[in-house]
Amino acid sequence: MAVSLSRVRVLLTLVLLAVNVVDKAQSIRLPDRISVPARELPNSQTLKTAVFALGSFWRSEAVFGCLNGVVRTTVGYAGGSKSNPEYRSLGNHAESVQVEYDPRLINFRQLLEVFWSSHDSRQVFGQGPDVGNQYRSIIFSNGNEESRLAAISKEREQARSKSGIVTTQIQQRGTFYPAEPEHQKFELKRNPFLLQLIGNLPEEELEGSSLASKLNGYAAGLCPENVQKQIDAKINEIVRKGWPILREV
Ligand code: MHO
Repeated sequence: MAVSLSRVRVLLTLVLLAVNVVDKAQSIRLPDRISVPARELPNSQTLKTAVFALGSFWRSEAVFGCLNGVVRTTVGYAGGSKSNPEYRSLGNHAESVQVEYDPRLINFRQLLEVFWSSHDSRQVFGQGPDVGNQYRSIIFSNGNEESRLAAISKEREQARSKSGIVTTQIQQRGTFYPAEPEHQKFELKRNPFLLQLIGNLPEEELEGSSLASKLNGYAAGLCPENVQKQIDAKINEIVRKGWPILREV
């Protein structure tokens, strides 16, 4: 049983990797061996990290998790001064998402575009239905170049429409405090079927999993449209074919 479950997990991981790899291809072909070209497996030294605040971090994580080149997402608290914040006592921090990405596949400028198009930066003291300082809009920059890119993008956003002032702050990045486990991959956890499809990963694996980040975006319906459709198709195929059943041993 244990063997067959882990096989299913490996297979599903490959299936979703294949979805990624064949982004623009007509048909989905399963890789015929259990290894991925080295370039698909960035080591942590080649990865970069960005942090954004744009409202409820459940949604923020889902917005970034599905992008091609994003390897891992984590929700947490940033932008305030309180040490070791918690959800019920986060002090002056903002709900944030940390995005680990492969700079060969996506860059900070593109992440900024997603940031601006995924929330209302003109809303004061809240985001959507959520009211409060913890939902404010912030771009955390890591160095002068990122501050410069952030400032240019903010000016562009302001110029796009004169109605309302863009409230987004640009701050030098400080400590990012990861949030409690129950807030990680929240949208995916709302969907027991998807959780089961990836093999009911234990919490630590779920938090580090690229597949889980992607499916978290999918569960929220926030993947780019083509990715959303590809995952839909893959899941429908799995559902149609059914699960393999062990008949005898
Ligand atoms: N509107 C959300 C806010 C959650 S959040 C992570 C809710 O359902 O409570 O701050």
